[in-house]
Amino acid sequence: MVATKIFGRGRSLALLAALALAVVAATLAGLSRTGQAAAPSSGATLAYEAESLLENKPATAPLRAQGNCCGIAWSGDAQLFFLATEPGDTFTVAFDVPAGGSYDVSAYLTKARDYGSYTLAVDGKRLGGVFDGYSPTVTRTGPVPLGGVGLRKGRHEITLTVTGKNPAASNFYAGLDLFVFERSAKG
Ligand SMILES: [Ca+2]
Repeated sequence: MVATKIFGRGRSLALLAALALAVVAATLAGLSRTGQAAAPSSGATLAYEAESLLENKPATAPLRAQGNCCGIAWSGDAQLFFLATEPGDTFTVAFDVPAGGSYDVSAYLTKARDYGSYTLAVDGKRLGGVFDGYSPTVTRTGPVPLGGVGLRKGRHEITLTVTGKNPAASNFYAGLDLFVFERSAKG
């Protein structure tokens, strides 16, 4: 009798534990889907995962997609990682615009202790100021506003150029997660 009761309780506890694990797993899966979903482009807003932009000119340093790491879940599960080693290192990637107009541009960027400082340009026109990628820990910025740009329908280019680094930074790397082009009211 006693043995049966204990066995029964044990089974109940095991069942509860299994249910709890299932709930945790389902919750994590939900969070994971939310955090990793690629940003959709819709209507007047165009979103481009940086890691999926088309490499169309030789980069002066290795350039590759980097999957989630270091406690960060990037949009689309990845960022574009540029392993620059000195000021002047640069790369240019291309993206296609489905409808011409005036757009406000913002970028979701990554900071880390080995990231340098750089500028971004669209079709050769610099947007925003110098971005200091240094942070003692790996962090994902919110949207960094880069200003406005007029774009015709068709292919355009984004160029990153390393300008230097924070004195505390140990290298000149750069990490870019997502670009957002939002059609401005005047466009
Ligand atoms: Ca991304």
